[in-house]
Amino acid sequence: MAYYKRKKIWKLKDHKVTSEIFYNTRRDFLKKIGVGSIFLSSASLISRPAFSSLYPPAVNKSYLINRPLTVESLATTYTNFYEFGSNKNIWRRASKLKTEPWSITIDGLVNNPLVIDVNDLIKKLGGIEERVYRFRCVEAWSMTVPWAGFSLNKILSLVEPKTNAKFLKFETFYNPDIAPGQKQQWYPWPYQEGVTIEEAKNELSFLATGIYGKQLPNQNGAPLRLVLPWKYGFKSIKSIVKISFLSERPIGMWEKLAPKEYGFWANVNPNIPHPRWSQKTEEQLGIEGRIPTIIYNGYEEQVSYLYKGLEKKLQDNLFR
Ligand SMILES: Nc1nc2c(c(=O)[nH]1)N[C@H]1C(S)=C(S)[C@@H](COP(=O)(O)O)O[C@H]1N2
Ligand SMILES: [Mo]
Repeated sequence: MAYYKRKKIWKLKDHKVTSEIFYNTRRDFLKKIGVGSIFLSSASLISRPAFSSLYPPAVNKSYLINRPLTVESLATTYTNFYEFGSNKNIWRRASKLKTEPWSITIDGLVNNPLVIDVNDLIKKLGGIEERVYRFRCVEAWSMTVPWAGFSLNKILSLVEPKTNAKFLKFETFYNPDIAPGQKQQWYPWPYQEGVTIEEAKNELSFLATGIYGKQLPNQNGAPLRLVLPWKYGFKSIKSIVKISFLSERPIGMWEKLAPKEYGFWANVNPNIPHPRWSQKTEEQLGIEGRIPTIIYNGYEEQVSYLYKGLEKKLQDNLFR
């Protein structure tokens, strides 16, 4: 993963930081007076038609956190999406991705395998909610954004994993005609990621369909992407076409490329440096100065039970 230069762009004057409290108050106000999410920010004037009635979804108040919300125009333009290259034009290039219709295959060790359109899936699972999560990239920048979507656990209830299913593998689309990065043969495309089934059941594991009260823009992983807020950002795979339940541990794309740098667990941990840089602090998009990085990105209470007894292995960032 090349170091991704995002620095100082937010010093441009149209990128001002708003607080989460302000965001929510303003949103409630807009709702009361009957104005839709389209007026939430200057960058939100183009909204996609299908399923827009789901947006903005109700806020899940359990996940409100005490950190300033990232400016929407930053979170939606300074994106990592190697399928579309590794520069700041990704967000423009990603508009070529056709996200409707979008079929998702759920297969492997489950009682009810499924091939389903993403919109039907959302309907079947009973809709979406909004959660504000911290999000920490392995390259030591972070953001705090309101995701819309549903908990990954709902998928498990739907397909019913068999007892020998121990892992989930996620896969992004593969289409080099529209995603020029996929013409670079040295990457083992398609992008893949995985979690244990226990991690998938954790309340925080989230499949996002939207951000800032609207459908995901392509560059943030439309129409469906994973969000694992206690893990480094590369685990949160975008534009998912397939979820497979497996007995063997899957190997992610970055892990294939550099196993010592991007291991399977990838839990946010300020005490385990990346081989090439420290993880002790982070720079929040749009905010000057660095803040300390928190163990499990501040979600220790929710996730530490998953890793009891694995501390030494995690220290070495090895699976076994
Ligand atoms: N398919 C795919 N998913 C991906 C990536 C990618 O390049 N391709 N980049 C990852 C990385 S490194 C990060 S930090 C996050 C960035 O998410 P964002 O662009 O919505 O902030 O997406 C992750 N998911
Ligand atoms: Mo990242």
